[in-house]
Amino acid sequence: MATVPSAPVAIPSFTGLKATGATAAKVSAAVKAPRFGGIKASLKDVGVAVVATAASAVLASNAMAIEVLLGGGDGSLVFVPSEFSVAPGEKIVFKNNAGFPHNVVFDEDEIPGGVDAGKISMSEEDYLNGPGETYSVTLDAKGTYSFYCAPHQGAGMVGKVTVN
Ligand SMILES: [Cu+2]
Repeated sequence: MATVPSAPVAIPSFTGLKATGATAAKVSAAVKAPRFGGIKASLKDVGVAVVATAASAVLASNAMAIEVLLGGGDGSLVFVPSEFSVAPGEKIVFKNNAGFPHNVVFDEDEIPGGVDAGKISMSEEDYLNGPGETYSVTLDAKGTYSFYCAPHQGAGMVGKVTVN
């Protein structure tokens, strides 16, 4: 019972997972119930127990998010990795590593049709200036997306992510 308040907060991160997609959907459904209030305590307990199990499993396999470094360890102006795949809705965390300022801009001509590049990109004028600063995005539409760092695009700081 004591852990009930923290359970709903964790839910959005655990949806849309590749390996545990079915489980995540069930967990999400089970835990929505307590948020609508008036649910019996026994149901809450069940929901929380399921979430706790799913969360630890996901964290252990690190399947819920991918981290992309901005700038190589040797100071090179690259995304690391520069090409990768994610599941729909999987969180992509771009993290300043070296050679900043950087940013992350999706190429409006090289993303799936119907996706608004502006909604998934940083502004070309916004930068991650400090070490460890992050920009996170989730992509829902399947397909290939090209992105670049505006200040360093000319230097080859470009990348590609496939959502499948
Ligand atoms: Cu850059």
